[in-house]
Amino acid sequence: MSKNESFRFYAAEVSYFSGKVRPIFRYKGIPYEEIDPTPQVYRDVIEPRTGLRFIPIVVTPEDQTLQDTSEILDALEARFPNPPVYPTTPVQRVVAYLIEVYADEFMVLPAMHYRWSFTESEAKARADFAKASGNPETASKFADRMKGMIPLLGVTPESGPAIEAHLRELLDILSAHFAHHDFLFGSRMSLGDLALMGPLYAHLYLDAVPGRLLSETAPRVCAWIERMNHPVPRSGEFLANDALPPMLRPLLDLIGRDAAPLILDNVHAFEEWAATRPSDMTEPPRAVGAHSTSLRGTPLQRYTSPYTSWMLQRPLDAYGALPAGGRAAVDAALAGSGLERWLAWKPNPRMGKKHFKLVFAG
Ligand SMILES: N[C@@H](CCC(=O)N[C@@H](CS)C(=O)NCC(=O)O)C(=O)O
Repeated sequence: MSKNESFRFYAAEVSYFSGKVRPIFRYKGIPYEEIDPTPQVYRDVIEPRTGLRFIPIVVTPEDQTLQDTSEILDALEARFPNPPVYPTTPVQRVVAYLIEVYADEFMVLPAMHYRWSFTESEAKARADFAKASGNPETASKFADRMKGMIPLLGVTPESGPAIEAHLRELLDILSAHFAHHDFLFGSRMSLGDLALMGPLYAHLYLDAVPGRLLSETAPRVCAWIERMNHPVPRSGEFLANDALPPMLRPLLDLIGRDAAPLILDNVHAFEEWAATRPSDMTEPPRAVGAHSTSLRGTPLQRYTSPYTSWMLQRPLDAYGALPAGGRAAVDAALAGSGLERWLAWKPNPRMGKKHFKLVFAG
């Protein structure tokens, strides 16, 4: 395979969203090379191609740029459809999309808490950033900015105990699940597994303090992380008959209890803001003020992210595309979990993407 038939993956080991994408290349046997995000790469590749300073990005062999991990995975799944990592049966498919929202939008709380609230984790993360960037000064400024974001996400000394309790419960559920299955829906990785790798691998496994927590209390989760990063290409199956493994129900209950209200508070705050936006505004800013929410009874203030609405449209669209019988099966699987509320949401405004930017889409 010549070099220009490879996909270029601009990414870093300790980057949340890079962790979400890397295993799909390996599982599907897609030729790729991973390129460190040095200051020069930001200046010469990432910024000119996307107008943004986000990693990861993917450049296809035809020189097309893909940005945003959800769109990267969609594009790779469409181009290399067999075997699918997006389940094709209704319940598994919608649950995979719901887990993607949880992993991308809620799991930033434990991921950022365990990286930046502990001196030992912070020191290792700073060293890891410097290695990835090759420029300690730029890396240090980036680390300062990331650390500075944690109060905006709702990560504070007051919310730390609730965030930690959530993570412990998640690890227990996943540990029990991985005693019986290699991946969330059977012996093949899925969109849900990929999304969970962002927080669980790139932050919680690699960072100093949570890394110990995982290896001491959740070895089966560590083994899943290794399986995800070193998959047997194209191996495995999703469970037959659209079955949902038994431990996924407690997982859905956990997401429904802790993440569902927090995410809905964000989208409702955004919608309130959007209702009075200037009529000629085409793109929202990255944050539109702050809103109040709570986690396990602890009040939190978080910045209001318009992007969360775009993410929450994904499971809704997957659900809406199903025939009535498929939607009924999903309704039955989610009944009482609290996640029905995500699928009952009516986006207003709908959000879209144009040239890598979030735009109002109606
Ligand atoms: N929704 C985006 C998020 C990408 C993202 O937040 N990437 C982080 C690294 S894991 C980043 O580059 N952050 C820079 C910043 O927040 O300014 C995706 O899925 O690709």
